[in-house]
Amino acid sequence: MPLEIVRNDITKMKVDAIVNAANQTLLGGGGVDGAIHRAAGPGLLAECRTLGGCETGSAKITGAYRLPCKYVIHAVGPRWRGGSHGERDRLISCYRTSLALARENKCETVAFPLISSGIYGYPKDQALKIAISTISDFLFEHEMTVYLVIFDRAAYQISEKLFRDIAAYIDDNYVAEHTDSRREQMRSLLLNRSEPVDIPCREAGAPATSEKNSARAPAANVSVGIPAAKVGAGAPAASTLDEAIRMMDESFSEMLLRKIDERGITDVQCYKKANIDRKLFSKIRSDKLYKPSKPTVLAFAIALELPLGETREMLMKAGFALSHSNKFDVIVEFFISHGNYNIFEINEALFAFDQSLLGA
Ligand code: AR6
Repeated sequence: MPLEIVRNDITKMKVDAIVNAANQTLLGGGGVDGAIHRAAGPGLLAECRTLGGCETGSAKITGAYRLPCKYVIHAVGPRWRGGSHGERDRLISCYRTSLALARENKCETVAFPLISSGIYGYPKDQALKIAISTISDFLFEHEMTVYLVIFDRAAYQISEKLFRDIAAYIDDNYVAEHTDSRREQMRSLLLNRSEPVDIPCREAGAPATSEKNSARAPAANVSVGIPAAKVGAGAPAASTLDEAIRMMDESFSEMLLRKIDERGITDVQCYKKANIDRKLFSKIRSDKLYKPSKPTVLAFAIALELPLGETREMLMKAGFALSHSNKFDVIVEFFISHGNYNIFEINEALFAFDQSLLGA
């Protein structure tokens, strides 16, 4: 997946390059800088001494010595001084310069800490948004896997109001269904028969079931904008019995490709917006019977801005359903029913409620 948000100690990441939140001297310090120098050993400091420091907003690259990666990219983030001293531009520039350096050095995988959000005092929610948007802009143009490493939980906060709204939605749906008698559930099922009925084939499992060919941990995604105007209304109804049967027989892969065509977007726009990598998309495209994981299906449903009925239909093609006995599902349903298709925001909320994140 192009952008993954993980909770980890960056010094343990086995990637091509890790990024250090350094200072202008590049001679080490506290926070993640201290941890990286301690883990890398004295060779790193010796090389850093030869670099002649680095300006705020820029970055320089060194070897990684005893670290399990190949390179360390030392980025100097801005110190927070209230927000009106060019902090934002400098922080963006840090990410851009680091990503450009990683690319020049042929790195395929790079891990970033949340630069400036510790000792330098940048508000964590803003630092996070800048990191995500700058990295996702880059990934729209280039192929690379980028990990955003979140060390402490406080870095990942959703707004109070959103948290309360989702909590209320969970209360109304998830809890209600759990406390309802079976008879009540049957009754409401019958009452709602005009809606497509879920067949909960593979419910109850963790939402982030692994892809048939990927053992990755659940991860987070970022939406990369598709012009909203291109995304239309619901699916066309089948006009004949033949058409209806043909649609029933349609596989997940076929439905996905059909939806992409109907939306008038390109494959690239779709998989980028779903934060699914090109290789996985090619597999899905070339294998009519491809069996995706539930988070992958949902990532595509979000990228295509499918309404709930079509999201359920797409899930069903892959043997899944949205269920009110699964908190993860209720949260995703909350966003879809509110017309919010920003995968990044959905993942922030899932993270805040301790759920697995959307994506492959
Ligand atoms: N792995 C991943 N993230 C970490 C780790 C770790 N091992 N340790 C801390 N973080 P900071 P800054 C997170 O203070 O704000 C140094 O003295 C941490 O929770 O390391 O850019 C430099 O020399 C926070 O979210 O960097 C500079 O003088 C993020 O990393 C100054 O600090 C960045 O926190 C730079 O301050």
